[in-house]
Order: sequence, then C-alpha cells, then structure tokens
Amino acid sequence: MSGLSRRSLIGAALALGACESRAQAPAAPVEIAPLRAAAPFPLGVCAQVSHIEDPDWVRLAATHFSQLTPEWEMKMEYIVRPDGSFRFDRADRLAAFARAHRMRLYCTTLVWYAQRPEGFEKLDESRTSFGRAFDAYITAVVGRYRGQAVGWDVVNEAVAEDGEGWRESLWASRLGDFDHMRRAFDVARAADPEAVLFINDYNLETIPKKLDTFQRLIERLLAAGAPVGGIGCQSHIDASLPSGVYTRTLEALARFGLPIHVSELDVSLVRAGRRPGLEARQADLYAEAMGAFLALPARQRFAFTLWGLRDKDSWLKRENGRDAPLLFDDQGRAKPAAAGLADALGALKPVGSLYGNENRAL
Ligand code: 9MR
Repeated sequence: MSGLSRRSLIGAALALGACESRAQAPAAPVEIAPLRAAAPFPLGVCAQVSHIEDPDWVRLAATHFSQLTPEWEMKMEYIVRPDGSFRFDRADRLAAFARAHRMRLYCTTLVWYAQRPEGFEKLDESRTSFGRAFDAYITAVVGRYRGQAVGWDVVNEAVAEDGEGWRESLWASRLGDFDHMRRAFDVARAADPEAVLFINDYNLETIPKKLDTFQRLIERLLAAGAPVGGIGCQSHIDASLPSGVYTRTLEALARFGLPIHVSELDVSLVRAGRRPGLEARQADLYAEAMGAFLALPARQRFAFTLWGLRDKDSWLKRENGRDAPLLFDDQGRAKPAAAGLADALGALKPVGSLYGNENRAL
C-alpha cells in the first residue's frame, strides 16, 4: 500500500477513534491480517501468567505473535527465594504455553543491576562462594530451558544512564565490573550451547553517549572472547522521537554484523506530553521501527518484540493510567499504531466501511 493510502487509512482510523471516544461507537477502526504470518522473522510479545489465563489475550496473542518473552516471572525476582532456593512454576507455565501455541521462547534476564535478591545479598563477600552461587543460578535457569529457549538476555542494562561507564550493581561489586559480565556469558554458553546470548539495553536512541558506551562494551566483550551472539535494543521510545532517529540507532547496532533483537518495543504517549497528533506520530514510529528492522540483512533479523499486547497490559499504563503505548487498545482492537506496523509488513487490510463513500461514488 502506498504511503498516501496508508496515511488516509490511518487518518480515517484516527478520526473514527476520536468519534468513538465521544460517542461510544463502532467497532475496530483498523483491520489487520495476522501479523505473524506476514512477518519474515519471529514477532514477539511479552507475557505474564495472568495473561495466559485470559482467553481474550490468548486469542489475540496467538493470532499475531510467534515468539514469547516472559515479562518478569523468569527473572531473579520470582525465581530466587529468600533462602536461595529456586522456583520455576510460573516460568514453566509460560514456556509450556509458548510450546502449545507454536511460539518460540525468548528468555530475560540473567544479570540485571536492578535485581539483587536477598538470597544473593546475604552470601559472604568472598568471590568464591558468591561466584559459585552466581554460576549455579545461571546454569540452573539456562539449563532448564535448554532445547526450547532460542535466546537469552544475559546482561541487561549494564550501561550507566548518562553513558558514563557501566552501572554499579551487586554483581559488579562482588565479581568485578567487567568480569561478572564475561563470566555470565561463559556460564550461559556452557549451560546451553545453542541459545543465542544477548546483551540488551535501552535509551540507545536518545542518549548518544549511552549508545556509544554500549557499542564499546560489546567490542570489549567480543575481544575478550565472550560468546555474545546478539544485540538487544529494548526500544522503549516515546511519540516525540524525531523521525529517522530510530532507524539510525538500529543501523549503528547492526554494524557489528550480529543478530539484532528489537526486544521490548513500545511507544509512550504520556512521556511525549500527550498532546494532539501523537497517535499519528505513534503510528509512524511503529511503521518506522518495522521498516528499519526489515531493512536489516535477513540473517541479522533475530526477532521483533512488543513489550505488551493491549494498552492495559503495559507496564507504562501501570505507571500512568493515561498512557496507551501498544498496538491494541484495552479491548484488544487494533489501533492506528497497529495499522502503521502492519502496513510496513504489508498486512494492512482495507476496511469496507472506510471505503464506503468511495464505493458509492463508483
Ligand atoms: O514490564 C516489566 C514489569 O512487569 C516488571 O515488573 C519489571 C521488573 O521485572 O520489568 C518490566 O520490564 C522491564 C524489562 O525487563 C527491562 N527493560 C525495562 C522494562 C520495563 O521496566
């Protein structure tokens, strides 16, 4: 579909959407074909156990997505109990769901500065016993999903927010700021020789210094022989991001020649100030992100993952109830954002009602 006709479809959808909020009126303004069938690479969505218990979520997710990332129940915060023992019941349910729905399983996250479970904190300062527990955790979790997990975020958000070096963390202070990362990659590789091991970060679009430090860190890990197999660009962007910036970010990351995972895409309206016209910008940014990903060499297109299905499922909406960052509204209807992304994939269906007037004129 041409840019012009996409614009008119999305424009009509936006207009209908506006009517709808005033008059509680009609059904989905946009119709899209199943996205997973249109994408020449895995299309992912994150999930919690509460989602897979919701039949509406299941229907929509199974229609459009071919990969699943557990949103938090495969992280230390759930797995590691205060006494240091592990529980996998919820992660197992999500893994089983992915299998049952022919979705690939992508796993996050092994080492994250933001998580410092009590079970680890109370271990002694000596590198040996802390290091042994660190290795045992990675070995147990990665080993458990070996054969199913296609990839892992091994090191998550290691770069300082302003890009000045790396973040401090329990892991860095006990095992060394570089050594703990390298060690995590090595242990994960031993636990699953097949899974692609990722380093993942965010705000790479908006903070040039952070993007630069992230790239230098990847170089250093690779030079040290760490089995970094892919690069994750979380992509928590907002609708004020100028056009072209996202594309340039992916291009910069792709220069390593490694597979790229757009790992947590959402486009916040609230963080952009929630002014009029942002829904159209949001749609354009979803289209740009998909276009930029499609432009990568096929062997570098690991997967393209949305950080939530319906607006009401989003962490951003939990943070601010007025946000609407995803492709589907709270009722699961495709938004203009979905039309933008679907159009870039060639999966935007013309909707009869939108062409009603044109048909009459013929
Ligand atoms: O969306 C996730 C939320 O449900 C969890 O409570 C939170 C802590 O585990 O993590 C959120 O996901 C984050 C992701 O793992 C890393 N990048 C930022 C995401 C949003 O905070």
